[in-house]
Amino acid sequence: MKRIDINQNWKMRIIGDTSNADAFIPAAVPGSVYNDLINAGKLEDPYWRDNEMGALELMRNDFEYRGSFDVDSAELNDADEVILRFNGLDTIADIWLNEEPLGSVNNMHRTWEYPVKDLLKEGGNELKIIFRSPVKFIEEEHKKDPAILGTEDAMKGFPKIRKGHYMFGWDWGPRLPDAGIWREVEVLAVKKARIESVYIRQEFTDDLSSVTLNFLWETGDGSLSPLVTVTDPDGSILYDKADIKSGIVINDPKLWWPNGLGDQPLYSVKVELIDEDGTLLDEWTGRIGLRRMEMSTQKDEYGSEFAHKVNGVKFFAMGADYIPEDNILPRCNKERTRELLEQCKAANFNCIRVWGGGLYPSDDFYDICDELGLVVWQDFMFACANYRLTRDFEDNIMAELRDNIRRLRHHASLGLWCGNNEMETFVARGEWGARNEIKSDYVKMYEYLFPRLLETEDPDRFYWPASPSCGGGFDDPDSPDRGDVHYWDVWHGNKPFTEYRKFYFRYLSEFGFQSFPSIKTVETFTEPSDRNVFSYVMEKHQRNASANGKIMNYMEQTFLYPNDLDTLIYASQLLQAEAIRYGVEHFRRNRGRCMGTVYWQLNDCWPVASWSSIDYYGRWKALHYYAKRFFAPLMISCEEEGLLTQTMNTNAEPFPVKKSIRLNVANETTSLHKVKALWQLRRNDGTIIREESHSLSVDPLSSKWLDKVEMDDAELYVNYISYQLLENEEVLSQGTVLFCPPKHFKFVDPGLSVRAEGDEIVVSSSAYAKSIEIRNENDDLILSDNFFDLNGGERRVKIIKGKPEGLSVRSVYSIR
Ligand code: BMA
Repeated sequence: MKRIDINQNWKMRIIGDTSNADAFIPAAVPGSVYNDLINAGKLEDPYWRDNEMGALELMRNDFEYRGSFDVDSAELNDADEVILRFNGLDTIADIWLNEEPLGSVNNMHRTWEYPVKDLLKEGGNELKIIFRSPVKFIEEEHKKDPAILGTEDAMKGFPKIRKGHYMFGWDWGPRLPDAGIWREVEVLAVKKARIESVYIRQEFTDDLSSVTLNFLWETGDGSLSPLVTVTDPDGSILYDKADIKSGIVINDPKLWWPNGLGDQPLYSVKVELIDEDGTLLDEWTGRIGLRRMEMSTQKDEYGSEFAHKVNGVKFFAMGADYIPEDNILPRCNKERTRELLEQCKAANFNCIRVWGGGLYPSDDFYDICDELGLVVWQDFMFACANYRLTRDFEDNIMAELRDNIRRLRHHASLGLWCGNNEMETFVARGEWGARNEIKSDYVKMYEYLFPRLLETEDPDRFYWPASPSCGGGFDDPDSPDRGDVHYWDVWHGNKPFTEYRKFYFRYLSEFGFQSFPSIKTVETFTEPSDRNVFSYVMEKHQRNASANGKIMNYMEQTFLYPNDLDTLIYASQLLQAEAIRYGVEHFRRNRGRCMGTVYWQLNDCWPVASWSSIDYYGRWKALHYYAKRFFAPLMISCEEEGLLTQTMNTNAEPFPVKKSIRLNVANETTSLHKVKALWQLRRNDGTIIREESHSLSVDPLSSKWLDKVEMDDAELYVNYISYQLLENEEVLSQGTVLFCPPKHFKFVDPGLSVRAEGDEIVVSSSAYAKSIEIRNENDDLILSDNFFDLNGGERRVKIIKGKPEGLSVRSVYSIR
């Protein structure tokens, strides 16, 4: 089969734009309306200040795309069938080829194919696609059926269109519902038959010493059966054009593991459809990882566990929720996705959740997850909305699911399918007016139709009806004792982050805390006069109601009042990082009962104040460095008792609660580690008052407590605890804790200094310094560590990316 990309010679216009005789402008395919207009100098960047408003208004128009292409007559004549394939159209559109109507489309998540042999001409062919206004479409649909509602953060009617929900606004996203040809367009010249799909099932022996690959395929011509070539990760060919029908056996398979548990060897598979006369008709290639991927929901003394299990090993999930990387989709590319996912690996992630209000990511995303060992929790694209399961809607979404399941099911990293984001719990509570018929549609979709489809399309993969859920049937979807949980009392519920310790969830698939992006990012969307967190423009770039005030409320409980924006941003990032650290350390200490912390959220789709740990421009917030430390395979943490919190403060003095510490070492590796755990009680100048050291061995995949130590001699605002974990004299993990909020701790001036030395940066301090940030004037640096504590002395960190020019440092001492 021959493939011809139709990505040249495209143009577009806004229908009804009479300002200009030839309103057509050059268009990129794949591309989008916003992208084309920006490139043509006809639209200012929608992310600048409040440009979003005008860009949204623009989407009340319809748009015309025209593309011309040639096909070789020999190719045409030779082909039995010619197919025009659209890999992604966004969203409501009508298509014409050479003035003949081809069809209408209504789902950006689907692929669309049309037989065109009879319509194609030998010379120039012309494609015309008219995209209807997505804004008007949802307005009209909403009027027809106003009972269908969803989150108020998005525009009314958004559940009625199969288009990334987030494009209509979210509590971190702008309302920029772009349109256009967002994935490749191609012509397929088919001779006799083509490979329509390949499914590879892995059947392991119990001891994993051998695996049989069973192939299922569709070619549209039953008389031919494909041949398969399998290449070992080392490059040697294991099977060369073998018969696909009987399955093939791989002995001593090189197993694929999540990051941190082992390697990610990938076998290449080529499936070829060869005609009787030896001509190659079509081929499919993919890389697979050999592993047994499961989810354990076994009953236990607390309820039922919820744990990923790969090759028989249950592991603690460490990761974050992924949202689409942009609202202007042509700005996404493989390099950017790779960069983002590599930074997940750099922060010791072993998993990532693709959240249901966005898009099914590109093949590149999964290829990279396969390589990096990131297990993907994949939601289907349904989130925070009620849906009405009409016949048309059902046909549309089932085709969407089939397309995406077939595209993705060979990936080693694909851990599970999940029906939707948060709808079981919302429907159960009658949220957004969910009445009985909505309830019944809910059950049909996520608990009948979807699992039924997976029984044939991907039977070996775990399916979970919703996130959060206990397994379906509105059976206490938010239970802390079974299934996964979204815990939002910290942040949305305004609870202090000490609250995390009251819970022992089985698997947290969402919990989060907001912060502002770095000042450099703020500068990309503001004028100097906007740079105050309560300004109109800063509030436009904060989509969670009055959350800039919420950040300030948490600020009051923790830090001194920061007197300028740059310090405020730094303090907000520390708040976020401390909150999530407080949670994750607690949950890792309780490994076994809890088996996962996936925080909300990894990334941003535009420059905004949000829960992300990496901002829109790829800049690491403090949280991402903290994540690298709290997700470290071997991690020491300290459960302090007697923390004086805001609510107890001042009236409660003299300090009534007994103080103590209890160290814990979490080991998420598969080997036993003989380590040394140390702690010191120190004065604010860093000098040691009292210390202890303990040798211990920590079993694989476990967490181990040390004995509790009373700390009543610790002077409240002046003394603090530092602790380290050592293996062969190397510090693997370390930290400090206070017994009071940092705002009341009597920090002394640490006299910080910083210098670059080769590929290292050296920081020194003369006293205790908390959350030291190394900053750089020009490049954004990525360092081996940052936002760390020092008990005085020197610390060296490696430069991973960027050139140090104009270095400076600050610590909590400078929040004043
Ligand atoms: C959860 C998510 C998102 C949302 C986030 C923060 O509800 O599923 O919908 O952005 O919390 O509020």
